[in-house]
Amino acid sequence: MDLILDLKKGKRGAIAKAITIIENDQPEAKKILKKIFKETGKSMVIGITGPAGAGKSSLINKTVVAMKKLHTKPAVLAIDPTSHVTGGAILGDRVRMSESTDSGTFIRSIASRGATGAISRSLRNSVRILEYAGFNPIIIESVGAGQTEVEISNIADITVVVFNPHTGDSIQTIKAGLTEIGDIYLVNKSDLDGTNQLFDAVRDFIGASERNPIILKTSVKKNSGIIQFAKTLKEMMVSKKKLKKEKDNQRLETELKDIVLNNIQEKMNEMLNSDKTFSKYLKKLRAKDIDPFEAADKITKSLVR
Ligand SMILES: Nc1nc2c(ncn2[C@@H]2O[C@H](COP(=O)(O)OP(=O)(O)OP(=O)(O)O)[C@@H](O)[C@H]2O)c(=O)[nH]1
Ligand SMILES: [Mg+2]
Repeated sequence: MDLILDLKKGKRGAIAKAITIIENDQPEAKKILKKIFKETGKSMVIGITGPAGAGKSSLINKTVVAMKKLHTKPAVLAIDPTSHVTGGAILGDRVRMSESTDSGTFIRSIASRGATGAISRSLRNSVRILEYAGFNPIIIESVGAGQTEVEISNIADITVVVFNPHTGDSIQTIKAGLTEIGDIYLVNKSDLDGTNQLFDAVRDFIGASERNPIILKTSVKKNSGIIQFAKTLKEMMVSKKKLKKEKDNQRLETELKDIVLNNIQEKMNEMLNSDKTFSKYLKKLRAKDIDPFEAADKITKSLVR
């Protein structure tokens, strides 16, 4: 496949095309995965999460430039929760990330609609495409609202949580689950009032924990703290390698189970549609001769022994 050759060369068009194939779950996606799989699993995945408007995209924009100067080759995937509503956020990210695009980093917004399982599947495989194309690290931006931030820390080897002093509910957000996941906490927009209070609050609330996460102040506007952030990430890319291996082993087990269960569900669905026992008990159920639980038990027993 020419596509695979072009991927290996890191050609943008090929990467974009491959990710589209992965996202749309075409049979072609399986063929691509088969060809590239052996050479995946080497890049560090950095998840950047935090409340909407915390400055994640702006930060990533600057940080990838700094990371390139540190001789890494970052790529960015932005999970876009609003893309199916307006499409505006994608454009926003493109504009805000224009600087890093110019410097040769691959950037792509990926849709977040659909079942969470499907999102992590396409996300995981998009990461593999980028690894095969030679990128390292792979940075994933996701808004920390609801379940996404937990998911991101499942995929990421390094998790960064971004706060800023203008979200009045910051401490609430800190408490709402984000305390457990960060390797690095950023108080961004440090050019604004309230930075020190927020920094202290984050430190008091999180810094004393056993994990001992790193807390930094950054300002995209003033261009401060970015280089230190990039350096910290680069160091973690080395220090977290062993842990990544362990996590990857666990993730592969989960992934395999997911796929097997999915396959079984699909097969079973087909089988049930033409299963005699199923139609027999369905009839009884409709006639109220049996309750749904008992009917299901009888069908299940006839299928799985
Ligand atoms: N004053 C100040 N404004 C900033 C800073 N960083 C980002 N902003 C502004 O904050 C707004 C939101 O920035 P984004 O980078 O889009 O934030 P985001 O977290 O990616 O937002 P979503 O993707 O919508 O969740 C933009 O208007 C930025 O210009 C900063 O360090 N200081
Ligand atoms: Mg953004």
